[in-house]
Amino acid sequence: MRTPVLGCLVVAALLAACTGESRPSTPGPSGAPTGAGTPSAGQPFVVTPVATLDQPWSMTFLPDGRALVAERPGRLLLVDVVQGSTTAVEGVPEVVDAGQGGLHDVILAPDTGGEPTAYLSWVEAGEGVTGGVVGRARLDVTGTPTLRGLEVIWRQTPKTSGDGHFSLRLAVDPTGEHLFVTSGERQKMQPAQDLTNTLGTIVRLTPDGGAAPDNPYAARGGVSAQIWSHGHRNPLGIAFDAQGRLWADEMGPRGGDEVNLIERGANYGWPLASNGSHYSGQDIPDHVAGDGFAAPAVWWNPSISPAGLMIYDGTAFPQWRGDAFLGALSGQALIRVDLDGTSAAKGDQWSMGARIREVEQGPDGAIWVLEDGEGGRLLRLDPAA
Ligand SMILES: [Ca+2]
Ligand SMILES: [Ca+2]
Repeated sequence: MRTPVLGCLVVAALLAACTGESRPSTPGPSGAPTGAGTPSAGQPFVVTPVATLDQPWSMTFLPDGRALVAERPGRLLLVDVVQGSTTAVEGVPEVVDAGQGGLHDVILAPDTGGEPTAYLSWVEAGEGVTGGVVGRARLDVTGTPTLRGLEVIWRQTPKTSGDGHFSLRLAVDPTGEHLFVTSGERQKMQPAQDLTNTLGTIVRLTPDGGAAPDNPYAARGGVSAQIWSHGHRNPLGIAFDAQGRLWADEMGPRGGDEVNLIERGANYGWPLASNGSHYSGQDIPDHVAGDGFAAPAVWWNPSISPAGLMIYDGTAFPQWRGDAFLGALSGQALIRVDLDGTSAAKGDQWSMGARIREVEQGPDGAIWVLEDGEGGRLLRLDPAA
């Protein structure tokens, strides 16, 4: 059921398949795909498939109710979520479409009433190496949807080999003054403890992509000045709660998936502390009080492989206001985490019969999810009657 351990030990080429998002799926109790308009046993929502996509990775809503969906191979789509129709957005950058890399997140800058500003993240090539970047562009949706004036404002440092653990989730804080980017450790592990690079970190940037001046390591200069937190492995979800606290989920190794409350200057321990173990079976010390590392608020063993993260503040599901929702890849589930101030606890885990890449709240409070992979569907979740 889990990744074969020996293969990971002896075949370097399999590393990507053994250490990250491509963990084998573990079907939930029901196993079967969820049909249109009918809740599975125990599901408090009805599921309506709206569109079928190609390896969708992220989505966000426009003020007019349409949505942007990024497909990992490098397409950005404007989606009419009522009709289910999609239109390709022009002006999308060339991306490295390999392994876990491609076009990653898309979000909008806070609405100022004018033409929307979009932030995108993707993987670009160097000479024999790759790295994540963030770009900013104006989004013109008056005619053919088009990104205009796209400029790269941030680069993951350094570029390196391999095609895993880019992360590259984006979030703007409630003040609108800071852009947070999750930057995975590229399956290199130790860089997550090295403050002279941005692998294995969450960075906090100005809207122009520079280091925020009051960051914890600002005095060190260079890319160290960008770092907000470190000791991360592959954080694939990030979201602010209504009180402005930042939460992120990340994939552990063999077990040890985490939801973390992200705090200024904290070290989340990878690869020195994890409630999971290496794929070889070699132990990693668990998080314990006093070890100097921030312990996860919630963790899973065995793995569920957390991806997109959303914190709910709608009215359609009033019982869940303030709670976190994450998509589980190998867990093939939508997971609810009870948030209460700075503490968190496991809530529900609903089998969806597919790897879930992304979770988003719609303008009317419905919950939207994207299935992962080829033929991944956009699903709308409404309260069961
Ligand atoms: Ca999103
Ligand atoms: Ca451990």
